[in-house]
Amino acid sequence: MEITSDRQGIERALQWASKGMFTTTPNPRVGCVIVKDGQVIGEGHTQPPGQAHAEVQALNDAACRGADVRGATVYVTLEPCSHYGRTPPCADALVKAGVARVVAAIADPNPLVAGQGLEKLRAAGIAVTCGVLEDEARDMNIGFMSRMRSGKPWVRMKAAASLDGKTALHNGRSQWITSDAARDDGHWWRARACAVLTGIGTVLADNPQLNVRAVDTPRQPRRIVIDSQLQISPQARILDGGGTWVVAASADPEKQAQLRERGAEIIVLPNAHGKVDLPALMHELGRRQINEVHVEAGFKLNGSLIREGCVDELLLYLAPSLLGDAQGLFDLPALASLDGRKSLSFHEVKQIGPDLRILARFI
Ligand code: AOF
Ligand code: ZN
Repeated sequence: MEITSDRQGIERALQWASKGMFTTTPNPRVGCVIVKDGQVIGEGHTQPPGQAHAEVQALNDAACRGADVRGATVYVTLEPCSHYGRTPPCADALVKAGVARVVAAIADPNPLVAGQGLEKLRAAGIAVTCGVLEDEARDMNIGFMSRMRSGKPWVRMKAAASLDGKTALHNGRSQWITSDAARDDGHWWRARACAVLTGIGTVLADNPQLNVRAVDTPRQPRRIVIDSQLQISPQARILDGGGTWVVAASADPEKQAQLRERGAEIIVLPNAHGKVDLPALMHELGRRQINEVHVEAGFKLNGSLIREGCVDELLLYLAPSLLGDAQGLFDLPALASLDGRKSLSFHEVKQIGPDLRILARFI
């Protein structure tokens, strides 16, 4: 395929970036395409942490093909790095390779880079363009962007309901409201997240594993349970495999020891009301390099997270059915006036099998 515009080059680089969707965390997923005389001569994407960045992959690919990258144009979905992290700077590698031009979709908000990568390239006489398909590139790494800018992850709350926004009958029966297609799609969103977060209510009611099964991934997201009084059973399936973080407001040492034996870590973060301090938890997750959080919780915790301003986006699956007088999606207080409503904007609406998938962002 011939690349005849910057837009086309970045589009292809974004396709490469998406190949790292499940694996690069806590690093951003980046794609890189090297073009000479309109022909692609090398391409690649970010490898798991500690391994090669996208640019190095693409340069290596060109070398394998025996292509000469001198004078080529490099399309990359994030500004090339300028620092020694786990790997050496990509900007240096591009300078050394003798490329003529670099087109980056967006700058890297990492304070260790933040424009210095582009500056290094310019200083070496390379022509630099930044700002092509910026929205798409930002969405690809929305969690990394959020963590770098605010210190907090991007929190996406998944829920499924009938068309009238009901999740379960008043007798507690919910079963499957949405289709298998929607459930599989939900697993794709789990797989891209750094962590899947739920509450003790869901753990006690459903004993879920909250791992990824419906899509193929070499990395399972970390699981997090909000459990103020540390009620979780050491036998709970969400502890299987170890690595689960249990977040409590207070924690009996003996119970903590039992859970640690199951490979869990207990994080104690109380607020003034004897519950978990949810906003503080988000900062703590950012500190622990969590970029994207995928929430799958029940009515109560969903409501608390929204009320405390901890949610950035809803991922809502709506089935074409009506449940009537039944449990709603989120435990939110009644409003005296519409001024108190939570406003969102629709980011994307798509049909998944028989259901609707709505991505809506809080504004
Ligand atoms: C790039 N290309 O493909 C990615 C970049 O510890 P390191 O060496 O892996 O560096 C991680 C940082 O590099 C990460 O925080 C982000 O700023 C940048 N990611 N940069 O040039 C890539 N994934
Ligand atoms: Zn790099």
